[in-house]
Amino acid sequence: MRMRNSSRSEHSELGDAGRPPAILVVDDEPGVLDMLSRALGPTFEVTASQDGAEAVRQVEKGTFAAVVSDIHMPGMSGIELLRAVREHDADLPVLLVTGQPSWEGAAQAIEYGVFRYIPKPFDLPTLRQTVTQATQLYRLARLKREALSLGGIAAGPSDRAGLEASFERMLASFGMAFQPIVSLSTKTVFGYEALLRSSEPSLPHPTDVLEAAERLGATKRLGRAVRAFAAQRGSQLEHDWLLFVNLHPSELLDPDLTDPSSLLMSMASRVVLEITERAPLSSLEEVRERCSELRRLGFRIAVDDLGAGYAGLTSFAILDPDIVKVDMNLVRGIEGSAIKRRLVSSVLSLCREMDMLLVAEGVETPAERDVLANMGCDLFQGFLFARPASSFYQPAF
Ligand code: G
Ligand code: MN
Repeated sequence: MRMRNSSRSEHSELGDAGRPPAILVVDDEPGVLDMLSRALGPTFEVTASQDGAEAVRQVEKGTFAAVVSDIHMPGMSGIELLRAVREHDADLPVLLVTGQPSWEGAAQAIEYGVFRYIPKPFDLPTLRQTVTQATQLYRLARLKREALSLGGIAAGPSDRAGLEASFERMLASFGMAFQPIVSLSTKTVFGYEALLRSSEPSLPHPTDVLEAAERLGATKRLGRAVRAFAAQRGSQLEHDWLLFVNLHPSELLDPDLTDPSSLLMSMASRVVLEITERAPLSSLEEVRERCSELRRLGFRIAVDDLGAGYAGLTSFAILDPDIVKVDMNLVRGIEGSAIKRRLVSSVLSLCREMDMLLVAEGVETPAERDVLANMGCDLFQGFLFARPASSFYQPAF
């Protein structure tokens, strides 16, 4: 059931000068709903709704500057409504009113980005003031987002519910790009690194996605989705090309990685698992054992981003890698840096001694390639050879 106290169709959610901002009031008790609508009516353009699902449909119209809702309602609760609102709008302020306040309820509401958690009874002038403030801040948030997008920066979601919604959209729509790793001596492709590509505007870069997954405790879920995608495409690889897949260190212990029914497992001998040096390894002994198991199953292991993250030799001792990928920090401008040359040259001879292959990442110029090649480096990855692409592009030499 829906009650309106006036036509709202010509109103903007920003509450243009002379027009009251449009708000949505949700309560399952008709008496309370009526009371709230009347109390807020003169100040705001009120749309009243008696249940959460109906309220969500209203919010989707995108005309409101704030939502005031009861928490305890049959069907959809106020918290669920809040989450649904976040899927639609990262900023829209939601004020939750409750007759049964609790710390747990408040904590949950805050986590999902409630604007105010209001225990009953409350006085109406204060509520009116709070809703006014909410609509003003909403206007500000919209302007900020607009300003950021003008500067080419997508404003990330600011609360958990918004982040969850962004993350779900990303999971439903992400793709992967493949960048060749080439052998200069044989002038052939050695393998392809599978790289996550997000089309979700609020999580544009793989690092944003990873950060979001970490904040949401969803790295395992992300890892599974990425591995399934990479395996699906990687199963189309021709010749003896290898598939390089990035793994967050925490994914190493995921049982799914060695599930015999997984596609990636079935092609283990053609897969290189890249473990970044940017994140610390936890439960070292467990990781060490797991790596030997993975290697027994046919996987190869690479240390990724060497020179970009944690110093020391821990990752080598624990992972016992087959391949080392030198970060582009060390590659960039190596022809002009004696320090970088000495460093990479030492890593190269160490790799030879330890029977590991070295990949130079992020090679962009012929000068970088030539200096590295003269040191004895053979495997290269970088824009100079090929950018990541949706298909398995073979560069010409
Ligand atoms: O951390 P990792 O090495 O997995 O990151 C690879 C990232 O580096 C990818 O996002 C890829 O697009 C990017 N990349 C690959 N080659 C180059 C390059 O030559 N220059 C730069 N700047 N980035 C590169
Ligand atoms: Mn990588």
